[in-house]
Amino acid sequence: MKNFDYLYNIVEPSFLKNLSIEDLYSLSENIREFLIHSLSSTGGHVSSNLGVIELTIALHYVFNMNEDKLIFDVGHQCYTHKILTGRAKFFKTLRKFNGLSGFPRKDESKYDIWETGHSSTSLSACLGMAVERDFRNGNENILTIIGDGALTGGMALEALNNIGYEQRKLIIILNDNQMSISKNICALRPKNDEKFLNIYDSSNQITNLKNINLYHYKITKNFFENLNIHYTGPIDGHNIKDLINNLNEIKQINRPCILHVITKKGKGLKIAENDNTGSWHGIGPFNTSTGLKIKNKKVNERAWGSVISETIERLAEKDKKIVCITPAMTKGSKLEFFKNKFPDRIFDVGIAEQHGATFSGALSLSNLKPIFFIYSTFLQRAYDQIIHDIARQNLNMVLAIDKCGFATGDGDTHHGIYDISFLRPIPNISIVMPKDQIEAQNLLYNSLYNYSDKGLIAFRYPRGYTELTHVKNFENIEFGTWSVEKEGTDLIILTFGTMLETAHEISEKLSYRNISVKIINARFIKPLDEKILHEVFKSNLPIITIEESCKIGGFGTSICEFAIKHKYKNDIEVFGIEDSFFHHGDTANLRKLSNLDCESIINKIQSLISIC
Ligand SMILES: Cc1ncc(C[n+]2csc(CCOP(=O)(O)OP(=O)(O)O)c2C)c(N)n1
Repeated sequence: MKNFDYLYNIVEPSFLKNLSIEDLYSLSENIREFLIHSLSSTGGHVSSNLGVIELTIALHYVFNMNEDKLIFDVGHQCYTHKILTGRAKFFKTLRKFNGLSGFPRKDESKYDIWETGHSSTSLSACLGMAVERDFRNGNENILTIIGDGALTGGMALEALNNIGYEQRKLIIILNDNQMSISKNICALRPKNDEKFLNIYDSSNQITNLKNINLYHYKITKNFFENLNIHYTGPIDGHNIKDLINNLNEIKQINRPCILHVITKKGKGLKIAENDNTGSWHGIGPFNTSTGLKIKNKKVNERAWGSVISETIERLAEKDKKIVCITPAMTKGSKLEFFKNKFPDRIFDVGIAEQHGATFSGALSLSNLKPIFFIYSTFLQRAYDQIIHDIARQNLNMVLAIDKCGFATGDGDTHHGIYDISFLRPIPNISIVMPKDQIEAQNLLYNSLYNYSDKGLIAFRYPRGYTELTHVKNFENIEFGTWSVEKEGTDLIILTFGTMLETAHEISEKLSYRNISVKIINARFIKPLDEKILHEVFKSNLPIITIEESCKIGGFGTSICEFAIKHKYKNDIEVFGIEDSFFHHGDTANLRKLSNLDCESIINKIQSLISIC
């Protein structure tokens, strides 16, 4: 195995200043080898990071990050920065519980000055820091790396507008690798031109890129210059010498600047370089010699996202009104097959959750059947659109909310634990979560056909894998109804989704202590099944609610509200995620940390159990 001691011994980035250009190139190769080796066992954001090694080295070479400030958009491409700032030795713990984060974290290093995970925030951050610097007459440089994907986000475009107006000195590195996770959907790159951002509007040509077959660009005033932002580029983002020269030049400019660099996502790992579907964007462990991914799921298991997308695909064969909308997550939401089958009925809107939501609402108003696929965490971006445009107008549509629950390796920027609390107060919205793949297929069918006059159906499902057997005939599930999973006489558990498994575990463990537990599948988180709920309370038994979701305003809270409203006095214990941010890690550890595992729940309900 290659010795990476050189990288392990880096303490901070100033050592770069003494290196020659050749040394910088060999450092970049060393880092590339290290990343491929290390990520092959931990997984991580492989292709984005392999693409910015030279760029990150050049930035740390030209600037002094002890004073200057470097911000990463999304933050998933910060691995070389972590290595250059003394964190190579922690890479074996990348994205693991108590290990190195895959994103910038202020509590990890003083060189991580802005935390991210969600896209398109960096330009606003950059401008805020520039204004503060100017207030105190400071002179540090403020820089950001933003990808061509992140540039499609509304926030980034809003910030560009403001940056052009404010005219503060700051540097934006536009990392154009022509990819978001999958191919980037961006009108700056015309549909028939899959090359680089076409941001010029008249003649002249440049040919300063040797290794890249660059389209001939027309230079006078371009998109950015029209916003009053100085533009330089495009340059080869793997040519360290060119990068250094250009960075030194724009460092002198006293107004907002953009340096447009062209990079290759996955550079140095052929299989990742050739990937244009996004398979190598964020992945688990892989084999360094074959480049193939090491799968740890069982043979007949499918991603939860596939259960949903394949059911939609099946229904869409018979129903031409079904259309799918995704904010740059075709790959993540398992919509590739749908895209191949119905290319005209899927809309990748770019990293634009707000627009995607309102656009879906308008499709529904126009009598189509839109399904807006979105991860729980990114739905946060579309809150006003859900209230103002969709719910208020009582539009009927399905929100397919993926990755509900802890986000494991991605951590607190990505946990899907707030959607219940923020959707629950809004009228004209129902929230459902199936317990298994069969119930998922039936509930989805019902959402599209039997509940199609019920406004917005927020259809939650978790990350991870499950079996998938296509149901022959879809079954009707009456709107707003729960089901009794198991009868019991001492204690009642109300829960839904994947936490039903934990409920069964608790029930089994308590059965050894002669405590009999009734389990109810509360698949409708809103509206509550009031008929069952009255029976539950009238039993006078103690009740516990369990949700892998934030406790404040969540499902358990709604049960307490019901009890107060109807003056029930049963003992109730609510299990959910406390009012705190939880880092990255595996589900088991994160659940334990938030008292959502079987043992912790049993320990915490000792007093309720002793009543039994
Ligand atoms: C608000 C938001 N929506 C979606 C995502 C999921 N996501 C992570 S990276 C990414 C693509 C980013 O593309 P780009 O900025 O070009 O960076 P690259 O990986 O190509 O370097 C997407 C869509 C996100 N992080 N944040």
